[in-house]
Amino acid sequence: MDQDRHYAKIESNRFGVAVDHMRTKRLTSLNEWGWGDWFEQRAGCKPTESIGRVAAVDRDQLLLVDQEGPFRAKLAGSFLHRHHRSHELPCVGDWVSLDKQAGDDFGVVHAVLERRTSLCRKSAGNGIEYQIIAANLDYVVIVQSCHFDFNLKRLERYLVMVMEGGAEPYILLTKTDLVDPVVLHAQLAEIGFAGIAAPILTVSNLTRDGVDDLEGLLLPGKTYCFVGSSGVGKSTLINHLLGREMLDTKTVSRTGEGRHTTVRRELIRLDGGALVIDSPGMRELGILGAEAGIGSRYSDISAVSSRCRYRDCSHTGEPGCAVLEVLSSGELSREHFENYRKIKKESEFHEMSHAEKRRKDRDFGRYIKSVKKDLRED
Ligand SMILES: Nc1nc2c(ncn2[C@@H]2O[C@H](COP(=O)(O)OP(=O)(O)OP(=O)(O)O)[C@@H](O)[C@H]2O)c(=O)[nH]1
Ligand SMILES: [Mg+2]
Ligand SMILES: [Zn+2]
Repeated sequence: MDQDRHYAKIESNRFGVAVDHMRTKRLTSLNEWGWGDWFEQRAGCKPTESIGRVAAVDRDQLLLVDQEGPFRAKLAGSFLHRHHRSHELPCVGDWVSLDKQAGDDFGVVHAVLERRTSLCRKSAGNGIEYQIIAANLDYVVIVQSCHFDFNLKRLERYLVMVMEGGAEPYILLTKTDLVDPVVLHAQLAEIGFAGIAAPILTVSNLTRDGVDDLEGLLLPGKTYCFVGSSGVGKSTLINHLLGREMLDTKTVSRTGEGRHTTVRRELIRLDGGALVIDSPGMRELGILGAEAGIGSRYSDISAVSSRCRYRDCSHTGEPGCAVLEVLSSGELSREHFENYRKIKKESEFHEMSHAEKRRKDRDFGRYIKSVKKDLRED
């Protein structure tokens, strides 16, 4: 099919995402979309199947990319039949195997390939489910604005979930033009005092201070997911990196009060070869099953707690508690410990609720099956 008609079809699709950047240059290999040995070794695809990466998701439709450019795809019926839980469905950044004949408008996806890393959270609201924000990320850029938005506790929560998912964190403070340098320095110091080792960058999207530094860090073929509250300047910054106004940004208020300009996650390739994911602002980042992430973020506390007398010490007054000892000697900051305790409690509580819900779902499933069987036998 001729290239222009192919793209014209995509343009009129319902994704509403910026696909024009994908046609600027034809790529030679999937590696330019982030593919590599790790995936190659695990893919196990049939020779007739091709591979694509998810650039955007709209309910049951996917926008995929491969070396030929962007195209649409849907999930095979058999896939939908076998996979019901939200984290089993493809999300932005996933690699999928699919059937696509030359000239087809639509690919049919059969499987989501194993994720090397991911960023997930507890689904928003009362539900206790894992929600994958994006997959196969090399870096997650945690964005906070130093103007009103800066919050160390929230930063800690993001760090835990990033570490849990296996990507490397970057911290990025935006809107430096709106605060006094003294305020910015105090925030940087606060991050430092908390023992956070992740690299920190600062930018102003207005003066473009710091944008070149960030650009210089972005590596071709690596995937960077930008996350943070609404209005902190994620899309504005990605537009700067792209060198054109491609993503919608909030235009009315310079300080960005207001809600959710970006409505869906989207994978974009910069001219320099780095892959960036823009995402809608998040109001909350619920922690669920993040034992490993907590262990890495609070490795100092884990190290001390290995010296507690009891293995399951809750550090609340047991005899021989090493954590309480270093707390009282002042070696360990009480605030740091309190953050750790709260995040751990939340993670464990949600994990328990999640397990309970799964058990109930299973029991209910069995009950329905037995009722159906009874009805058939009558
Ligand atoms: N003064 C100043 N304004 C900025 C800066 N970065 C972004 N803004 C403004 O803040 C507003 C929000 O920016 P967006 O890029 O839409 O924010 P976002 O993080 O993508 O927001 P969501 O898509 O809702 O998650 C816009 O009006 C931007 O012009 C900055 O560094 N300084
Ligand atoms: Mg945005
Ligand atoms: Zn203890």
